[in-house]
Amino acid sequence: MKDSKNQPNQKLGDLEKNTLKNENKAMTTDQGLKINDDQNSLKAGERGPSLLEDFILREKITHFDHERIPERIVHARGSGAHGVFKLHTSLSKYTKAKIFTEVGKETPVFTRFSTVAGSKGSTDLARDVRGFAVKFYTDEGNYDLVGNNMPVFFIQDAMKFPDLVHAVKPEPHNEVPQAASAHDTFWDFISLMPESLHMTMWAMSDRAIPRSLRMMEGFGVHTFRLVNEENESTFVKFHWKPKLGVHSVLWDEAQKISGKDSDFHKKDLWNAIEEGDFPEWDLGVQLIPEEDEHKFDFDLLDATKLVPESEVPVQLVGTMTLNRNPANFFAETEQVAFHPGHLIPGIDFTNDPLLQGRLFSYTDTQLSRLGSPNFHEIPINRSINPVRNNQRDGHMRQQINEGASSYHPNTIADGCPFQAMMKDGGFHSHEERIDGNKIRTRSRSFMDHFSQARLFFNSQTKTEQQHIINALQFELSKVTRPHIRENMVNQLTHIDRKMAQEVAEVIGVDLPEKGTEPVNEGKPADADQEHYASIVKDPKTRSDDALSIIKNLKNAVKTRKIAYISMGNHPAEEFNDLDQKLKAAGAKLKVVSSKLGKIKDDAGNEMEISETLFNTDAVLYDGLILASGKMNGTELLSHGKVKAFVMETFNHCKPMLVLSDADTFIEELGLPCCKKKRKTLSELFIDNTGDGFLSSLSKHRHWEREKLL
Ligand code: HDE
Repeated sequence: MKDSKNQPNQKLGDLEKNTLKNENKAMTTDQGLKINDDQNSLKAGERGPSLLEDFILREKITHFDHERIPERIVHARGSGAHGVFKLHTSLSKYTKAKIFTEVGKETPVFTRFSTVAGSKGSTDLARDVRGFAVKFYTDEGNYDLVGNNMPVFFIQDAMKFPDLVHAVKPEPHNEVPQAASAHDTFWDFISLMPESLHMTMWAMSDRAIPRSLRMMEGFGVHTFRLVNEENESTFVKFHWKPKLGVHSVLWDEAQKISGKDSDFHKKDLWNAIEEGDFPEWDLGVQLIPEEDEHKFDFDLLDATKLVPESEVPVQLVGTMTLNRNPANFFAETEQVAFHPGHLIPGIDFTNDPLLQGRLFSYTDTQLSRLGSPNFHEIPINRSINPVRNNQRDGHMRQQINEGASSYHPNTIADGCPFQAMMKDGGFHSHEERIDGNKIRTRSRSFMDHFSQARLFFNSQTKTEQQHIINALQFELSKVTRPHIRENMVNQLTHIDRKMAQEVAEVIGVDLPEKGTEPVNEGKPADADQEHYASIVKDPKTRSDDALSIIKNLKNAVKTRKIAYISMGNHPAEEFNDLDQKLKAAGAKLKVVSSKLGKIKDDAGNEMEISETLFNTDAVLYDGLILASGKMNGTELLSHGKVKAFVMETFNHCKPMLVLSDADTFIEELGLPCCKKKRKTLSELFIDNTGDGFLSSLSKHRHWEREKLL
């Protein structure tokens, strides 16, 4: 186990100073008074009423009554970790931001991943977008890159955000469903907002059900600007690429994990860091010269569009490593306050109307969530660069500002704190020329809502396309109002008619002869239809391999958890050989048996059982090995739970290794796909050697098996 302490980010000493260890220390009240009895309230006589005088009881209960703060209106459920960002390639030609120019520099970071729709206590495996927010504690102040695990967004203008969120959240009359988009209000909204279709395709893809937070890409979503020493600007899109590759689970699996372990992602991140398997991401940039702003067939300011990697490659510039778990969830993961407006010199905004709206929302939300304009003083939010300004007082102020002056300009404090020159790091907004009418409208260049939705769908493998179709079938089948299902199918015809047909067939809707003009209730009441008609410029066949998970498969073995089911007496050599092979490849073998404690192999060596058949489940593992030996033949399958384990592993296309009685195994299993025609292990993509198993594991899943089901 690597030491997760003493990492470079210990530089965040402020946080450490605020942590408290209780070893060998007596309990006290909030005023520091030592407590003698924490079991009993003060009473008038042994059986008498409690006394109002009991200041210790009152203090304890009062604090308890106020322990909750409002959860985030979106992204309420989160998991966070500390780490470090290290630059390996300078971007000094494009930016003066020191984190992107000083090669080898290590910048402490705190990263919070989240689901969007669910409440704080909801499941990790909801079909949802994941937040991917990184706070860089730079020497020039805090810089927050507050992105998602998908590169586009549902809407183009901040004006529609409350509507989107109201639509996806539990329905207001009965507060269901929790953390799920499969309901009427969400699809009603989406079916009336063609601009949301591209992101909807992403949300229906496997990206919305990640195997691990460590296996997700991250995106800044908006187009930002980099600004160099000469104040020249270059457009930039930010990408995080996970070293472990991008991997997802199946929808059936996701639903079952939600029941078996709703903290699956949270624990996975925590355990990986505790075990020294520090998750890493490469930071990449797509750079677009200012003069190329209008070269694309979409608008760079439109957050429902991505810049295809086939057109502008992603250049990797540095690596983020998450290497330390928070000491306290509330203090750090809950109280961390991100804001796309936390900027440093060398990075700037564009006029993306979604981004512009966000710049208002995040401070506003912290005021209601954290309760005071002093939220920047909470240890996790503190800048390394000392904060010096004339902002004073307010609820819970920690800083004690000395002296008589709290204004600028002043003579009393020799004009301090003074304004920094640009050359000394003073922030200066990029001087973009703006010339226009004050107008409430949407640019015509934002009006093609289907080309990139189709680009995304076209770029997927057949397996991934099928998963999208399955997801649409599932979600829309939960919609109770037929006209919403009809509207949605109509929208889908504009992306891919065959896909729309497959969805329509199972949700009780007829495919329209010809997709009718897309409805766009999002338009202003008096806008002319022509202006708002869809402008589809894209050839129907365009695709980009970077958008597929399967086409970019890598590193599916490292840190994977494999169940080795044995009732004992398995061959020592078999286990040791497998254990070594898997360890060498970075995977982890966990012994699963019928009860906790130890089992012995056939050489009498004892081994600890990690989990039992009754406290765990196949959906919590990446693969399954059935041991051989006298106690483990096909009679293993007589254990109902082992059979369930095997069936789930099989149905979820996961690697499986059967070490004994392979011949009779298939028959005993009674797989529905084998009823008509007896199939061999290899036809079922089941392995019978350790090497075969490792090779299967490296594929993540045997998607071919899906066709047998
Ligand atoms: Fe957010 N978003 N957002 N958002 N967002 C919040 O801020 C908002 C948007 C994102 O781990 C809130 O502190 C508006 C896009 C992440 O703490 C709130 C709009 C993207 C997180 C807010 C958007 C994001 C948030 C709620 C449309 C991807 C979690 C709590 C104009 C680029 C950060 C909070 C964390 C959180 C507003 C759209 C990402 C209410 C108004 C696009 C990762 O301020």
